[in-house]
Parts: sequence; structure tokens; C-alpha cells
Amino acid sequence: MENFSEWFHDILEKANITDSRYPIKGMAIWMPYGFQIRKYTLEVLKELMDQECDEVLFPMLIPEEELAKEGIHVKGFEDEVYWVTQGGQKELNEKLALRPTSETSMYPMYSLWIRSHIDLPIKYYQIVNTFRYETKHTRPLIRVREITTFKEAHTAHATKEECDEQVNTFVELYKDFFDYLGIPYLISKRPEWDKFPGADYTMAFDTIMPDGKTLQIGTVHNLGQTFAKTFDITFEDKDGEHKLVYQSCAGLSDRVIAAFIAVHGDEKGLKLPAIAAPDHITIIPILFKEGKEEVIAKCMELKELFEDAGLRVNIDDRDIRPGKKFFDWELKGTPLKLEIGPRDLKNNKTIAMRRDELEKIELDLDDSLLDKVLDLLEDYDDNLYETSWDFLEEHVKFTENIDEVKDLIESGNVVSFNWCGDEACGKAIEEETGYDILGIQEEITDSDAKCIHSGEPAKYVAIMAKTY
Ligand code: PR8
Repeated sequence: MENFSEWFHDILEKANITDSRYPIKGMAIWMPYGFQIRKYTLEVLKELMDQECDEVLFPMLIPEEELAKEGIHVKGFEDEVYWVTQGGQKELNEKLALRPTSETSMYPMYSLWIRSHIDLPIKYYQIVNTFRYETKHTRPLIRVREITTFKEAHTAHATKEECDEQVNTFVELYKDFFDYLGIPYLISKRPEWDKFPGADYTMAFDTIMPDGKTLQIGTVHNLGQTFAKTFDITFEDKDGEHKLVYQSCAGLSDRVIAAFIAVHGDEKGLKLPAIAAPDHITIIPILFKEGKEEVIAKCMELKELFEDAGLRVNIDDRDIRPGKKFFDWELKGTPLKLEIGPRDLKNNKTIAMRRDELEKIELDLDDSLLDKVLDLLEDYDDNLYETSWDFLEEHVKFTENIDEVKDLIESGNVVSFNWCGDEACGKAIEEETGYDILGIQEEITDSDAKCIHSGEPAKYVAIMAKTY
């Protein structure tokens, strides 16, 4: 696609995903088709999260006093908070923040709930709207001011080891989530100057968008004991000693939906991963005066057959040209289309078409049909997954020459290079190239490797990109 940004805005509107004309910047409406995609995407995440955490729901407002307690955290968010200052005509005694994230809403309660080691670990998550007065350019789903489906998990543990382990568990869980959706990712530990405000360290997932810019699609933070100290979250251990808990948190937003729209889509429109698609199959009856009833009856029969196998099926019986229907479902990214007309019925055939390949496949209308359809859907998903991973892998380029970094990024790549890990050096690299270090991907054990900038022994492989 020539101009990704334009394509993206266009597709959201044409496929009935969101409408951004709401008169507040950074806040949009989820339209019916988009809402369904959102619903099925959420189901995937909930299924994974429910195995790990219990779901809760906290209030949306945070008293100023609590928000202000954790100094580093509040500093990170101070320019992004929306405030409620009045109730009706009356000025409130205390300003209330619309949560930008919920650490300072949840942790004062954790402090009340946690008394002894038997209360630990606590692992809660919630799916809520959060608000951030983003100062960077807003874009639907990608950077919004009302994050409409913020999935945030917050844990507390008795030991550092358990907390570190929890961070790894969230990373694995997020990998599974992105794998289901066929979204490829780079995982890196964010540099010190770009970690979550109040975290010991941040592990981030980035995907590469079609224009070569990266999008942060999820983050897992090891909070250490920072918030435990601030909110006095302590427990009595087995020996009667009072100790601070260790904490982690992890978050995702609707950016994930933007990511799979972007990485799989093409000029014709969406290609939805089956798991998030409102319909797995759209059946298009080709109707003439003659044989109309038989064709419709067959469509209904097939719908039932597929639905019994757990598939979501739609019969498009609108009174419009079949060509227009094909166009619509290609735009909306239904994984599989089936076409049945009177002639097909006579020959006991149906014509299938996968959204990725758009080639006609003749299928027999017999006992083999269901298995063939299931195979086509599986191959379709595998193809989305593999194609998008190939794209990502082709667009990560290693270099030992700092003069190459800029060109490589400008031509749509993420660059990886050896780095000494020194903060001043990292900032100098950012300054020199004009791009952001996303983070470090791995530690270097080969002692010969040299930092791309300082020439000192390299400790890490770092990645750098143009970011959203
Ligand atoms: C936390 N606290 O908040 P995080 N629009 C769309 N998506 C966004 C936006 C935005 N304005 N801002 C962030 N995201 C931690 C973890 C509770 C949960 C997405 O972490 O600030 C990004 O994909 O890193 C980000 O990785 C994720 O939300 C979590 O936000």
C-alpha cells in the first residue's frame, strides 16, 4: 500500500469499524462491525487472562491525593491527566483524576487487602476505559485520548523471584495472544529513559507497520517495590516479619486491533485473523428466478452445518449484485467466501474463495465439505501468520556502521546493532540518528563485539526504529 496512514483511516471508515467524527479529539465511536471485531479479540484475551488472574472492576476516578503520592509515576503522567473539578455547580473539595492507568487507584486498596503471606499473591486484571491527554498526534485505535478497551493486570508477590517469574509469565501470555492474531512482534527491554513511570524495568512488544514504523502493542512492567513503599503494601511473612510486596503490571489496548488490521490488510481491504472475524464464512447465494428456493435452502443447510462445528457464518442475501457482495466482504476481510448458484447446486458444487489468495476453489457438496472448509480456514490463518512474520523478519537489519542507521530506517526498516548499554551513549545515538532506541533484545556474551557508537565492548543487541 502506497500511503499507509491514508489507507488505515479509509479502511476504518469503509469497513464500519470506527467513526472518528465525534467532536472530541482522540475519541471515536466503535461502529457495529468494529465492535464485533473488538468483542472477539477481547474473548481471546479474556480466555488467556482468566487462567492467570481474577477479573475486577475499580472506579474510574482517582483522588488527587492518591495520584500524587508516587512521585515518579505522577511526574510521568502529569501532562496527560484529565481532571474532574466540579459536581454540578459545586466545586469539588478535591480534584478527581480520570484514570490514565490504575496503579494509584488499585494499590491503596491492595494495601488494605494484603495483611499476611497467605493473602499473596494477588493477581487481578480489569478491562476499562482510561484517559490520557496525549500531546502527540492522535490516530484512531493507535493513539487515542480515551482508551476504550484498556486491559490492565496488576499483581503483588511475597518475593522478588515470584514477581520476576510473573513478568515472564505475562510476556509468554502476550506472545500467545499475538500469535492467535498472527501479529509478529519484537520483544525488547526498554531503555532506562523510556520505561514506565515508576517501574524497575519495562518489557515491550513492538510490531512493524507496513510503512516501517513500529507500534508498541503491549507492555509488561516489573514495578519492584516502588509502589509498595509509596502505598505501604506490606505483609507479615511466616516468621512474623513485616515486608514490602513486589509488584508487576501489564497492559494492552485497542492498538492490537490496529496492528492486525495493518499487518494483514491489503489494497482490497481487511484480512481478519479468523479468531477475531465477526464471520468466518460468508455464503453468497447467486439467485435467479428459477431454483431460488433450492439455493436458499442449501445455504441455510450449510450455515447450520458450519455453525454446529463452531464457526460463525453469515448468509448475504441482500438484494444487490453478487459482485458488490464480493467487493464488500473482501473489504471487510471475511476469511472465507462460499458462492452457490443453481448451476453449482445441480453439479453438487460450491465455489470457495480465501480472502488471502482470492482464487476460486471448487468444493464438492458432500460429506467432505466441512473438513475441507476447516482446512481452508486453518491454511488461511497459517498464511497470515507466516506472511506477517516474514515481513517483520525481512525488515530488521543488523548493522555495525552508525552511518547506515538513518538510511536503513528511512527505507522502512528496524535497525539492530551492538551497544555498550551506557545511557549517555544511547542518547547520543538517538541524537545523531534522530530515532528512538526501542530497547535491548539480548545480552552479548561474545566479548569481541564493539558498541556501534562508543567502540567500547558491547553488552547488548539494541533495536532502533521510527515509531508511532
Ligand atoms: C501501563 N499500567 O499503563 P502502558 N492509545 C492507545 N493505546 C495506548 C495508548 C494510547 N494513548 N497509550 C498506551 N497504549 C501499565 C500496564 C497498567 C497496565 C497502549 O502501561 O502505559 C500501548 O500499547 O505501557 C501500551 O503498551 C499499553 O497500552 C499499556 O500502557
